[in-house]
Amino acid sequence: MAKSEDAALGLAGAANGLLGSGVARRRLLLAGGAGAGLLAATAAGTSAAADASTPQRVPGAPMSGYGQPAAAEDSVVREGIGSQPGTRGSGASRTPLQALRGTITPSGLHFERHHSGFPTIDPRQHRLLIHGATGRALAFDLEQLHRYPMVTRTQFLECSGNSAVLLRERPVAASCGVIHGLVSTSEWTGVPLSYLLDEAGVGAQARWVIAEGADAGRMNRSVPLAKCLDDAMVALYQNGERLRPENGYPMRLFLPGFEGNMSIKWLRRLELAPQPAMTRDETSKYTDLRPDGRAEGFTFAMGVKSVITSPSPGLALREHGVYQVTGLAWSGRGAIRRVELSADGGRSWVDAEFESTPAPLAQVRFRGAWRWQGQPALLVSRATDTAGRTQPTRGAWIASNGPNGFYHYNAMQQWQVRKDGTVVNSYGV
Ligand SMILES: Nc1nc2c(c(=O)[nH]1)N[C@H]1C(S)=C(S)[C@@H](COP(=O)(O)O)O[C@H]1N2
Ligand SMILES: [Mo]
Repeated sequence: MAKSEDAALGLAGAANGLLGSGVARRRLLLAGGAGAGLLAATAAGTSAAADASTPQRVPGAPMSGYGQPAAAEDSVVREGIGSQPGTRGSGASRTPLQALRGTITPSGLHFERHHSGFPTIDPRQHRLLIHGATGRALAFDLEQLHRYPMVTRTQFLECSGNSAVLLRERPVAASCGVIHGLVSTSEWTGVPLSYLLDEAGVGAQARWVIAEGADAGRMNRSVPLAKCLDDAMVALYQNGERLRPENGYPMRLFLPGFEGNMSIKWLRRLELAPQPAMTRDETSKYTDLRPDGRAEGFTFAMGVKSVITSPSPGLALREHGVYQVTGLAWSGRGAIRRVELSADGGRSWVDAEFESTPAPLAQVRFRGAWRWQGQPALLVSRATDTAGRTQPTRGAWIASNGPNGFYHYNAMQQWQVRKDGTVVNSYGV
């Protein structure tokens, strides 16, 4: 494209092709130069009908009881599925972030993290017991829970081990979902835990609530009472339908912004106590080993984070032109205030635009237009939250968390775009 055209379209002065926000957003094909999509418009004389898709000649498939994704989308499945040696259900599966747009994770693609598989629970038999330092012990069945007012919130759940594979010395060759897909977003609906604690009565001694699941491993964690009285929820619905079995059916604790392991699935018991229980799941695991050798427990909030979902490994660029660099940003300490993008490994930055509305403890979709003319590029995103925290570099994260750090990895991700349009995971920024 000629220099003057560049200027007219506002493309001049961009950092390795990244366009400032508000630039050439709609007139994408023109800004990008020749592209296959322009054919129909420029081939004068050919009838438009010849280029359109052919309609089906016979009536199509009938209605169905429960809709499924289009058959051609059957490669969009959870990925990075693995369990610990010798176990069947102690493991994880990940959300294929690179295949999705928007912010909601379809329920069937929500990541899974089980410590002992997921149990089969009869919802008619299941009870939630609230006991300990309460006025009275109470047990709620599902019908009773449905008589309380509910709240609905669209927020993320992230495993604190998400992205830790990036601590390896060499960048793993894997998709965005395999690397970062232990985070998902649902519209969660349920009863605020504060209502149920009100019913039971909170004893003067109570400071912690020990939450326990009905799975074989009885996963349990101590949660500060303050969080339980604030925005904790006993979630019953996920994206409008009952929770999926693997995500806690028929009820789970949901603690917005906190590390995923505290959102106890298949919730069966909440015990109010003056102290944390120091359970297996908050001592042997889910503590952060600091550089000085001490283990820090109860590191609840997930850090500010972002990742470019496209372009990303496995999504090669097929032709030169303008692309939308898009991804997700989130923080366990507030809303996302700003996302910046770089196409040169962090040497220069432009502000990304939000494609959805930022909200507290929720994922936001960002994007920025980028013109790729075959030049090698290093795509990076950097998020800042309303608490004023910005993502660190990988080097800075490792320096402050030490060689034994593992949980809460939230450094910037860099994708390298090669001359042939393929994209690979790379370190640098
Ligand atoms: N009862 C129970 N709750 C649990 C777990 C579990 O194994 N058992 N895994 C925890 C972990 S480590 C995470 S990250 C989240 C994962 O929730 P999801 O499987 O719905 O994505 O659930 C948490 N709650
Ligand atoms: Mo987790």
